[in-house]
Amino acid sequence: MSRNAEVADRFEEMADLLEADGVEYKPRSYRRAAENVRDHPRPVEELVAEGRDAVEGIDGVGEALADKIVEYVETGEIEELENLREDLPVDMAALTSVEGVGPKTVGTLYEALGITTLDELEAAAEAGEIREVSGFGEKTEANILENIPFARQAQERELLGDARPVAESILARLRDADPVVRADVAGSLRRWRETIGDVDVLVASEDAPAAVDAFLDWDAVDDVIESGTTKASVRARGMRVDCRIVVPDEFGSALQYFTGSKDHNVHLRNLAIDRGLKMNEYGMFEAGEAGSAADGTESGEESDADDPSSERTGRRIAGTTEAEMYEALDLPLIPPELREDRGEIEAAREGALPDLLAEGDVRGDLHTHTDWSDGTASVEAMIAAAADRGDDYLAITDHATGPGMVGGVGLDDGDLREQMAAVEDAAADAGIEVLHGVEANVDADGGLSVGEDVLAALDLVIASPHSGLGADRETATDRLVAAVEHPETDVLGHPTGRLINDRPGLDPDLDRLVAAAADAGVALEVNANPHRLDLNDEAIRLAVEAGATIAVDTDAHGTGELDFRRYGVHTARRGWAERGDVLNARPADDLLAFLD
Ligand code: DGT
Ligand code: CA
Ligand code: CA
Ligand code: ZN
Repeated sequence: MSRNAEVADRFEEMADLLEADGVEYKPRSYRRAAENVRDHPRPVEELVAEGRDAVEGIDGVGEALADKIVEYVETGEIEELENLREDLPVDMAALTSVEGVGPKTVGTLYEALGITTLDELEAAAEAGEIREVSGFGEKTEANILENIPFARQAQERELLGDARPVAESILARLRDADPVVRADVAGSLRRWRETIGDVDVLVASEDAPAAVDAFLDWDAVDDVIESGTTKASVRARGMRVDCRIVVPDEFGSALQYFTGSKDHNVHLRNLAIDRGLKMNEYGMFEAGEAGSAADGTESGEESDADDPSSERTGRRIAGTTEAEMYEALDLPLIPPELREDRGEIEAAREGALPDLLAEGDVRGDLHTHTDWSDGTASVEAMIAAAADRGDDYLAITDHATGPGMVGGVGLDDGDLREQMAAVEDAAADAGIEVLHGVEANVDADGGLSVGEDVLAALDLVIASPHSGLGADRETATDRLVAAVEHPETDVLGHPTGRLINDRPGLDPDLDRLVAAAADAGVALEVNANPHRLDLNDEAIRLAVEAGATIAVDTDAHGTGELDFRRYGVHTARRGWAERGDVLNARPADDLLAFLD
């Protein structure tokens, strides 16, 4: 997050806390300042370095707010905010996500009943305590109770793996609809972030109202949140889906704008300003004198919100395609996965963007389970499914017994020897290379839960932590580094053991871990299961920068889960991984050489 965004978030939080405290007017000026700081073309740290006048030059920022910006930039804290938080120690974001509950209500309920969390709010409503608070009644209480489950769900961001299929279903329908020229997903989903706030869909059409109708006609729609002539929002399969319609000529600029991220766009917009250009969702314009003709773009009248015509002034030099928008800034098209303002714009400028791994580069899965352990498909069925996909190879890696395995799921050394023969038989006429491996459990000291002789006889050993996932950083790092340094380990499976939205997992010192993996010639897994995505994007980036190898595997427990691969590939792309960084993007011979 940029410093500007950090300051803006803090100002917004202060506005809520002040409002909860019953303070008037001030919250509004904090919110206004937050917006202006967030969108300001220059970083606040630069303004602070330049002096007070520069800081106070931000719209809506007077002396008092300028003090706070300086304080934050210099100390990383705003004392008044710390005090406000202490006075009102509530989970503001969660509580205000309940429909009908604003900051003021939160303040009142904290004063009266000490409510700080959603759970406490629910308990108080269930106990009939809220109706007793002055200004509240039975009806308000019932409303709150009714809206809590919804708020709870909305609090949690959707998993990429749940949101993608929803988006693909609506895209397929839209692309089939007559008024639709083009349809694409935008937002965090197009950037393949691991979690998604809402699904953004963008449509090009000459007949926006008809395109909106096509969207609303989707059978997955449970609830229409809002609808107008150029956009609509619905709830479908438990998530919010926003659809915007633009004229075909503005599709590129709109796609660029709505793909985000916000930080990426703010950075680009500043580059545009430096060149005397203005960029927005309608195109790239020469900034010149306002009021000059906006040729060929008289299609804005049907917009629902503000009149956008003032945004279309100046000669338009790009916007039909996304590539044009970047080209106008002398940049190559930056892949959506990189658009997080993590150095991709600088890299693009220097012609140093990575040549990212592509979905088709991965040649086989190195981490899969069968009905020998907790998988649902037979060895034969998994091999056939991999061959059907056109893969070159597949590794069967069922669970071994050991720490973290419950209910007799894992195979002991005897079972593994027995499976060796079974896999060899199944591989005989498979048509693809089949490797026999194991997913061994990493014990508390970093040892593996399988006998040395069996490990040595297998083609591939994945070492995965399945227990002790609450360990402190140093313990976790020592343990994972020991597992990586075990002479039989080939791949460190789902290194942190996290489950997104569910379990934080280990938080190892990544610099140490990736250096150890690079030294030992052990691959770090990018587990493609959408609940895991482990390693995550930022850890992958550290790994590839350190020269470590990664393996993009699905951990499939059935044939259908082999399709998780794409989530791993795009997560690896978010980690700037190239084909050469990826073990299972190599031909079989190179893979076997690595495993030796
Ligand atoms: P999400 O939905 O929380 O996972 O994240 P996004 O990135 O999909 O964000 P969303 O849905 O709020 O907006 C979609 C994109 O639209 C966002 O990535 C950038 C663009 N956008 C939306 N509002 C603004 C804004 O106020 N300023 C700028 N620069 N861009 C915006
Ligand atoms: Ca979104
Ligand atoms: Ca959205
Ligand atoms: Zn597994």
